Parts: sequence; structure tokens; C-alpha cells
Amino acid sequence: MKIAVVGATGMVGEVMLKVLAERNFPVTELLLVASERSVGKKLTYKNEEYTIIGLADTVAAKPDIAIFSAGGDTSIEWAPKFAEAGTTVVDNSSAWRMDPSKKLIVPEINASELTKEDKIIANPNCSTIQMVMALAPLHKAYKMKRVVVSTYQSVSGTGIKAVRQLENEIAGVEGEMAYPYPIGRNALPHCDVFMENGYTKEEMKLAREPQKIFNDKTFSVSATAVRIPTAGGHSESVNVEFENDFDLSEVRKMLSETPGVVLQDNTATNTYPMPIFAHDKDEVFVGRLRRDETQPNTLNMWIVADNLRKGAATNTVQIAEYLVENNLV
Ligand code: A2P
Ligand code: 11C
Repeated sequence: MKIAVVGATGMVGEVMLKVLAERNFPVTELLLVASERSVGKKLTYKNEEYTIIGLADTVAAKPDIAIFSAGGDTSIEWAPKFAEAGTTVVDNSSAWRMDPSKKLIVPEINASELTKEDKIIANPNCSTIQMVMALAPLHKAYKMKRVVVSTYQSVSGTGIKAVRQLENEIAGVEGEMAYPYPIGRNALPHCDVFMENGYTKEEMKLAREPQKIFNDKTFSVSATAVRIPTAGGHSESVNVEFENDFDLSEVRKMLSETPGVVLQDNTATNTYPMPIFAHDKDEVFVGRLRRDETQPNTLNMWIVADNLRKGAATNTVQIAEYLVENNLV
């Protein structure tokens, strides 16, 4: 496969290259792409040096698949040009996620929707992916009615400037601010921009994307997204009410048998998911499972995943793998 990685010099792009190499993706030719500022610079993949090229040259090279993580504006402008040239784009930005003509894919849940005609495929938001990975088997078994989620999100979700802000604050040095306030020793109830309804865009992604992924509008999601001074992954407190009652040991069994999900749930040994464990892993970790004692058919749980891996790079690469394995490119 001739593969292009658009945004190869970015935080997610770097992890995409790592994941492609780790999973031994069938690459016959690799095109590493970034902005004009980076054209000519070198990057290494599997001990070989590659020169960064620009977007126009990449479209002309007609890769089989282009995986994008270069921001929404780049995706809006360039993904259609790649699609027109016959390349299948798997896009990690928020540009196409809610476009009714584009599919929003978490491979373990809905990759079977994909066809050869899908030329621009959207990767969901990181905090959505880890939540739906844990909810999918439970929705199938008990049917979700309402989800209330509060997130505790890593600074790496904002980008390199935010990671540096936290590092500078820890080191006690002045530097550029990615957030309107200090992030060290703080919690900002503010991920992405505020919308007219008082929610942030991140909160609305959590509310809308799951309905599209499950192709089901019969349940609702209410979200509060919070940035905290961690770097290794996003955490989520999830309260889910089902139509039907569940058995907690059955829930544990189901989650422990779900591919891509790891159950870490033993209060006797202080076993529960945390970003320090999830960091650099591809799985979604679930624990603190308990019945909500205030209303029927309701479960509380805690979900953690590396937002740059399953939340972004890994999910994107898994979509590309599915396309190759199923002869869809
Ligand atoms: P560059 O390094 O040349 O700026 P991050 O999400 O970490 O900020 O990374 C964004 C990625 O998207 C980087 O690889 C960046 O390249 C790339 N990028 C940003 N703007 C463009 C653009 N207009 N065209 C192509 N790549 C872009
Ligand atoms: C965050 N979820 O942690 C964001 C990062 O829509 O792809 C990814 C933004 C997106 O702030």
C-alpha cells in the first residue's frame, strides 16, 4: 500500500508513525506530509529517513490511503482533492464527523458499514472513542437510555503548546500559555470552544458522535468536559441508565471479553484505570463498576485511554487496516 501521513510532524502524526510501524502495516511506499514550513525536513520510519513533502505533491502521487491529522481546515480543503484523485482519506479531525455523507468509524463497533465508495472516512473524537468502546457491549445487551459523562482530559489533547505550558509550570519557568489560566494544580471546565448553548464543542462531540456511531438516536448523552494536569490519557466518569436491568458480574464478564477493552476492577487490591497505566497502550481500560443506588438499571464506571493512541492514531490506523484487509481500497 502506498500510504500518506498528513500531519506527520504533529503530536498525533508522530504516534501514527509509531503505530504503523508497531503493527507492521503493509506499507510499500510512505509519503510523509506537513505544512510548507516543514517541507524538506527529515523524519525516520523503521530506521529509514524520509523527506517531508507538501500536500499538492502528495495528491499527485495518488496514494492508496491518506491518514490525516493536520487540523480541520487542512482536512476540509484537501481531503476532497485526495478523494477525487482516488485516494481513500481517513481523517482524524472534526471536519467531517457529523457530515451525513461520511461515516464515523470505531472499527470494533461499526467498520462493517464501510464500502469501496467511502473515500473520506472520519475518526471520532478521542473522548468519544474510549466511551463508546466500553458502552458498545452494554448497549447491545441492555439498551442505553441516557448517559451522563464527566471527563478529566489530558493536556496532550490540546496539543504541544499545552504540553509545554504544563511542563513550564512544573519547572517554574515562564512560557507561552495554551489556556486562559494555569493548568498545573488546576482543573479547567473548558475543553475546546464555548458554543451558543453554553456547552463546549468537546461536550457536544460527546453528545452527538455516539448516536452516529451506534446509528441510534433513542439514547441521549449529557457531558461536562474538564482539562486536568495529566499527560498520559483521558479519564471519564460515566453514569449510564439502561432500559433493561443488568447483572454486575455479567457486565464485568462482558467487558473482560470485549476486544480492545481491559477490565481493571478490583477495589480490594486498589485496581482501577489511571492515565499512568493507560499511557502508550492501545486498549481502553474500564473499572470502578458499581450500581447507581439512586435509580434503577443504572451503572457507574470509570474509563481511561491514551487519547493519542486509541483516541486518535490507533483508531485511524485500525480503520486503514480494515480497508486493506477487506479489499476496500
Ligand atoms: P507543521 O509541523 O509543518 O506545522 P499538531 O496537531 O501537533 O499541531 O500538528 C499539526 C500537524 O499538521 C503538523 O504536522 C503540521 O505541520 C500539520 N499542518 C498544519 N497546518 C498544515 C497545512 N496547512 N498543511 C499541511 N500540514 C499542516
Ligand atoms: C481534546 N478531544 O482532548 C480533544 C482533542 O475533535 O479531534 C481532539 C479534538 C478533535 O481537547
